[in-house]
Amino acid sequence: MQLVLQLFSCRVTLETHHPVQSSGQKQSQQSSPDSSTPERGRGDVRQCIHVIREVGSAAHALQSQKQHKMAQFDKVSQKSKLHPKPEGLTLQYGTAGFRTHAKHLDHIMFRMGLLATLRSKKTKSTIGVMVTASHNPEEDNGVKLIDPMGEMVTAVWEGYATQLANAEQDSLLKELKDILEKEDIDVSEPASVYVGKDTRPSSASLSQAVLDGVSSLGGKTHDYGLVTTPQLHYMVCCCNTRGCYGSPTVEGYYQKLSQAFLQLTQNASNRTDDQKRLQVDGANGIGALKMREMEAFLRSELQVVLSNDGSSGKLNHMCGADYVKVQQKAPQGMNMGVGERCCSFDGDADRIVYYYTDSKGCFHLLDGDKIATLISTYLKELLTQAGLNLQIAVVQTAYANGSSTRYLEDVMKVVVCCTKTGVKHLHHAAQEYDIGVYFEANGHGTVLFSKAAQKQIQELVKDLNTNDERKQAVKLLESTINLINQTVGDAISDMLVIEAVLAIRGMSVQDWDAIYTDLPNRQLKVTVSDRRVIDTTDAERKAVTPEGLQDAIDSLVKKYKNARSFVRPSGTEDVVRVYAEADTQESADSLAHEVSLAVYRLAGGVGDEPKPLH
Ligand code: NG1
Ligand code: ZN
Repeated sequence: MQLVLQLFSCRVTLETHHPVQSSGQKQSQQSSPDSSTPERGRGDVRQCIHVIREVGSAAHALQSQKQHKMAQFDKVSQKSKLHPKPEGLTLQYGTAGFRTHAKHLDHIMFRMGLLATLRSKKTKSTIGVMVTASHNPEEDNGVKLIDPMGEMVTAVWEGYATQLANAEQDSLLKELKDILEKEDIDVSEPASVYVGKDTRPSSASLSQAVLDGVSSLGGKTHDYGLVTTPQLHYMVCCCNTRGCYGSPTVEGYYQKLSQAFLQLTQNASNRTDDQKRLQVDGANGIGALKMREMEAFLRSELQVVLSNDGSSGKLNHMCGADYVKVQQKAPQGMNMGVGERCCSFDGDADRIVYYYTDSKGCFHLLDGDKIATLISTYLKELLTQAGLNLQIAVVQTAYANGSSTRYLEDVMKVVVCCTKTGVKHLHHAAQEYDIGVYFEANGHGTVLFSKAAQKQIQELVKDLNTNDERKQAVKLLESTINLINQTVGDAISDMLVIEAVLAIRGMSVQDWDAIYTDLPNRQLKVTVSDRRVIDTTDAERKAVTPEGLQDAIDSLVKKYKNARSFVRPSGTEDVVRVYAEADTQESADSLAHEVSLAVYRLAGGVGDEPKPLH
């Protein structure tokens, strides 16, 4: 299409050649009977030959591009037969990409390799493809695409992902061409795709399918093998910023984070070994492996006691951040001392939660809301000390504990905003502020610093006229920026930020926990025949359909004190999620159960009716 236009414009050049000549030239032409004044005529001929040559080479380019395209499509067609789609199977690019039982995913992986290649050609940047199902059971797997700056792929391309994934075998090329056309992609552009995988048994062959997809469209790949999800996001960002964000290697990642951590903890030099000790539950996944690799870089400033390191147990089974958060209890396989600071990663190490048990054996969870509060309080204090007038906001979802929202708004006086579930929504909202701290209650989150905020901080570090207190604060801010993985939630990076903040402020995990008291809460799941019957609004806090459901929830909530409840269809599991909080655990449990029954009855529940928890 582009070349046709080029040819057309060549023709236009030929036809309009004379009219754009000067009037003097016109005169001399008219006065010459054979109009072939030697100079003038030769010039025209030369021009024409030049244009004809251009047209010729453009036609040649068109021809060879056409051939290239055909050869490419032939290759895709051949290779796709090795990764056939089971007829009739449809899957949706959900909250965090595609996620289901690993046995259904081979064709999806190949096709996501194709799509990542197109995205790379379109953006002229490196794109990432991560093979993981995060906190899901070991038998599942999944895939998500990473955009040039390390962020989640855009909504339009999520749509293409679903379109490509669900195309039957014989219409795959048609769908591919449709995307090429809609996005006006030149298939002969080079492409580069970074690929990573978690430790699931299925991940090796599935990531090979991604690599096959990329190479069948002529893209270059860099296979990072076993990496955490946030490590791959970091690599993509490093590559596309030409190293400004860091060096795109696993070692570069360890170096960047550990240097920042060591700089921060220099400000807390009198820490005892006990204070440096941290129990880490690796969820039997990739995070455990990477934590082991990183240990040496931390030079004993953090002394990690690793459990569920993958040497025996099953991934995410009775352990990991999701288990701890949802069950509100310690993982199996960890030997917890009273009051000891502990944390859990999830299966791909992009989430983290902290916890401890008190002398009465009571379990205390410090989730994403507590993490957001700790970090935003620390940053706000530093901004005040540094005399920087930057706006800080905390972004949460409907799952944030009501106590955390109240504390942040009423006591901390920071802006709090609520978005739909899914990090892409939180990330997007956080970009609106100078400093946007975003965390899902489940422990997925990070901090974003705007370019302007980073510039102000860097300039102040260099400012020789700054007094000592300001200088100290601004240096801490600078190291904190370096310690944070701004591309996505990162269990390792978040853990180091939390450890540094606790050290600098001389706080124990108990002091941190005491900042505010969580309202007791409960999360439940209800299976329905089609979860899409539930439509929500107001950042998922209100159900619009099915009719009568929201009214039922409203009247149930009125029965309890300090209560709140909402329901939404999950984007990663075939269930409807129910959340409830109230003044006591019994009330929260009872409200969650009653709301589950309302969902079951009004939204087409399947199987047995939900049973009360007690
Ligand atoms: P769904 O299944 O859509 O609720 C879950 C988490 C999200 C997010 C995604 C991606 C809860 C309640 N939901 O989504 O916050 O982390 O998985 O992993 O924790
Ligand atoms: Zn995860």
